[in-house]
Amino acid sequence: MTRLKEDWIRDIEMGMKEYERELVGKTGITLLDLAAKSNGIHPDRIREAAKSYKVAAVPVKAGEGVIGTFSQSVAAILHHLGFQVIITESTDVDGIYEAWQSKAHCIFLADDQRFLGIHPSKNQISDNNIATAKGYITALEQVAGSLARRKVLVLGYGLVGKRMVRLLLEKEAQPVVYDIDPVKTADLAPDMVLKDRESMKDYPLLLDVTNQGGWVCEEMLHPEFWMAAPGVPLSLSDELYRKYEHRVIHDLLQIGTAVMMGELCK
Ligand code: 2YC
Repeated sequence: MTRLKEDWIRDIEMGMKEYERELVGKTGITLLDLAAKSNGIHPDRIREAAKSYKVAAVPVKAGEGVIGTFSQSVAAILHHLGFQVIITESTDVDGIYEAWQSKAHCIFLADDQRFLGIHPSKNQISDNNIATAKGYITALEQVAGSLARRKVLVLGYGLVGKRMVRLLLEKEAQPVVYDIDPVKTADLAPDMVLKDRESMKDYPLLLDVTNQGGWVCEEMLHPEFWMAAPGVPLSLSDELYRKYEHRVIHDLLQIGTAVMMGELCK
């Protein structure tokens, strides 16, 4: 997944209420409901856990370093679900130790390669790539109905795209994959590969996990399309996103982080 930038995520904390209103407006369910549905559990499981779990967000300096407001944004999303969340003063391994000293049940932390939620006493770990794939497919089902026996176009065949294809096949959907690099899709059966992106317009159900930004034009969109797009930056231009925002589910951290927490509540 694309490395986030501070100026992309700095408004997440202040914008959680507006974010939720928009999500409910599009999908009919809250972020907590989506986190539960994505994990096949009742929302009350998350509400109950929120009463007792203490969560620590641990900033990580390793590699390219801390992203301004990343830990604060993760904490705000988990707090929005009802959890008590601290952000450790210390970072990296010392931050994990501080989380343990604070008797945190769950730890959320990310380096340049991996964003994890860990619940040591339950021997559970949640990977943002998997949680993002589950959460966005669930969101697409919320707006488009069951995906079984329906073609779903997955744009971008990286870690999350691959996980999405697996989940779609488990749901008996018919995933078709487009990637700008044909080598990425070389091992897929020919009928699962979209060769030219212009024929995107034949697919009303889109899962967009690309990271090019602004490459989709209006002619490439089916008149009745729905797009669930964890990809960053968004493949629609700002103008096209403004025009079709009501048909696009997209955020930078919220759905993935919430579904990670739902996984740790299973
Ligand atoms: O602030 C910190 O602790 C940084 N070490 C966080 C680095 C996150 C890098 N990963 C990303 O920006 C995205 C996330 C949405 C998850 C996957 N890639």
